[in-house]
Amino acid sequence: MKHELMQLPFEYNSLEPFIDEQTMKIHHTKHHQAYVNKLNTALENNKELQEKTLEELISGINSVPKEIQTAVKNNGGGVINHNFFWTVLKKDSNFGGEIAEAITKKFGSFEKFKEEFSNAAATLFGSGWAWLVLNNGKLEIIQTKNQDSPLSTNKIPLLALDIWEHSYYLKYMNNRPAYIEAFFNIINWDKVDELYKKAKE
Ligand code: MN3
Repeated sequence: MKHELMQLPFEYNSLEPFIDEQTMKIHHTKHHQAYVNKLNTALENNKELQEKTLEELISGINSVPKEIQTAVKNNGGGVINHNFFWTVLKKDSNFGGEIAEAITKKFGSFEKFKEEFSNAAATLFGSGWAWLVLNNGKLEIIQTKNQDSPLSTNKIPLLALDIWEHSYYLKYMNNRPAYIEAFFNIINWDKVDELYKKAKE
């Protein structure tokens, strides 16, 4: 089974002005697509791994044969992280639901959560991701490097922010903090709430 590029759940211009159309188009059709292609190439000679779902591959990354492990981790991670990222983006979604209660309880307030998440995103050195995850039933903000996925360390992703320069450089250039600030206008809280409820089960 070949892995395929997931369709965006919205139009390329849907997140304007926070994320511009051109960035979205290149991000999806070039960067995301490249991870899909390279993942398929990495799995070319392994029939058994071709049958696995992406989630199985990334959760069980340590059992992937050494000679293709890095390629699967980087490119499979690139595919699954972007698949996830697109689903948690939406304009005009309000902070609410059980996740809002849980975040307020854990971090003190939405503002505190925003501060802590933004800090994780701002201080990541190089390329990677900032995440809100459920780790053993507890909410946690973490960073991962490159295309590493929280699934590889048994954490359940609830929210993600891509901090590779390709996700913001056209519009924000070197101003990563402005991109992080903009992100808070396009979080799909309904989706994050749905993921949270499912993760708790
Ligand atoms: Mn990206």
